[in-house]
Amino acid sequence: MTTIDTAILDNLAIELPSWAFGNSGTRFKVFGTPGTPRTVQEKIADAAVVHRLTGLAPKVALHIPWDIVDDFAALGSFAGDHGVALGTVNSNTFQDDDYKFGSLTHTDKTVRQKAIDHHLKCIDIMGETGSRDLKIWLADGTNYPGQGDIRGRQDRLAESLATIYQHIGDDQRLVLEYKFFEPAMYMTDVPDWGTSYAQVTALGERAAVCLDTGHHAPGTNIEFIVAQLLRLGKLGSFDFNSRFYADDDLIVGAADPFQLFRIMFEVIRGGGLDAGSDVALMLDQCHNVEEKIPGQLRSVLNVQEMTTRALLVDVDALTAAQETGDVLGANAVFMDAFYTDVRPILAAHREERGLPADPMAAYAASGHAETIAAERVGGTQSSWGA
Ligand code: PSV
Ligand code: MN
Ligand code: MN
Repeated sequence: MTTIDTAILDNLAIELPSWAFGNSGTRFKVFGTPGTPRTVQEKIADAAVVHRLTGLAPKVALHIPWDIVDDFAALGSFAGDHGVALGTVNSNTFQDDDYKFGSLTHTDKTVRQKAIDHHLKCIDIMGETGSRDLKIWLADGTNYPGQGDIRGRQDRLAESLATIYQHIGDDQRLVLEYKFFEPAMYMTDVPDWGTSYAQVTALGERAAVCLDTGHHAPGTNIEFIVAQLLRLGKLGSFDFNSRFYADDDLIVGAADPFQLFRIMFEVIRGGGLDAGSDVALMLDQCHNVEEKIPGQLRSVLNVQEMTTRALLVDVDALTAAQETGDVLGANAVFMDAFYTDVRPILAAHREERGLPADPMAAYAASGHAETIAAERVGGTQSSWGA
C-alpha cells in the first residue's frame, strides 16, 4: 500500500460560504431552523465552530451585499478572534431590477457601469478584509433565441471585466465562475469553462476560472475540465457541492463520492494541493432541510475523505499499467484506492492534531445546537438571497 502524503492532508483548507449558514430553500418554501444566524457575525461564529472541530475550514467567504457591514476591518478582527479569516468576496448583480436584462453585458451603459461599480466596491471591501479573491458569478443571459446579440454580449462582458480587472491589486485575483443555465434558460453569457477561460485569459495573470461542480450538464466529465484547467494554469478555485438534477447545491460528495474522488485525484495530479498552489477549495452549498453546522461539517469531512483516498492511488503502479496497455490493471489500481476505508486513518490523524476523532459526534455531544437555538431569539434569520 502507498503511504499518504500527510503534508497535503495537514494543509487541506476548504473555505466556507457565509450563506450556507442562513436559511435556504426552493421557490416552494424556505424553512427556518432555530439557531439560524441573524447577522454576518453569527454566520462567522458558526463557520468557526466547523473549523474548531475539523481544522479544515480556516476561511469564510462573504457575499456582498448580503454580508454588508459598516466596518469590514472590524469584521475581519471579529473573525480573527474566532480563529478564522475572511476569504473570497462574492459579488451580486442578480437581485436588482436594473439587471433584468443583464449586468456586465447589458446594452445600457448606465446599467453596465452600475454593475462595474458594484465590483469596484467589492474590491474596496477586499482591501479592508485582506481577501485575495473576487469571485464573479453572473446571472446574465437570455431566455429566447433572438432576444439578445450573443456576440455583442460577449464583447460587452469582456470590456466590463477589463475595467474591473484594472482595479484588482497585485496580491488579488478575479475568478470567473461559469454555469450552463439558470436563471437564463436559452443562453447564459458565461456557460462553460471555455468561455470563462477565454474571458479570463484576455484579462491577465491574476484572473482565473472558478469551477462549481454543480454547474455542468449531466454526464459532463468534470475531472477532465479540472485536468485541463490545471494544465493551462487557470484553475483558480472550486465551488464544491453535489447535484442529482440541476444546480442542487447539496452536500459535496453526497450524490457521487466517486466523482469527488476522481476530481481530487486530478487536483493532486495537477499540483493543485502542493505547497504554494493557489487553487482555492470552497464550498457553495445550501442546507434546505438538514442542520447547517453539521451540514458544513459533513461537507468538509467528505472532501478530506475523498482527498485521502485519492492520495492512496499507487501512482507508480498506475503509470506502469497505463504504459503497458494494462487497461484492467490500471483501473484496478485506481479502484483499490477509491474502495479503501480511510476513516480510521483520518480519525487518528485528527487526534494527533488535538481534534475530535469524530467531529460530527463531537458537535452533537457539545450541546451547541441547543445553545444557539436558545440564544438566538428575535431578529430576522438570514437567508440565501437576503
Ligand atoms: C448561483 O448558481 C450560485 O449558486 C453560484 O454558484 C454562485 O457561486 C452562488 O450562487 C453564490 O452567488
Ligand atoms: Mn457557485
Ligand atoms: Mn450555483
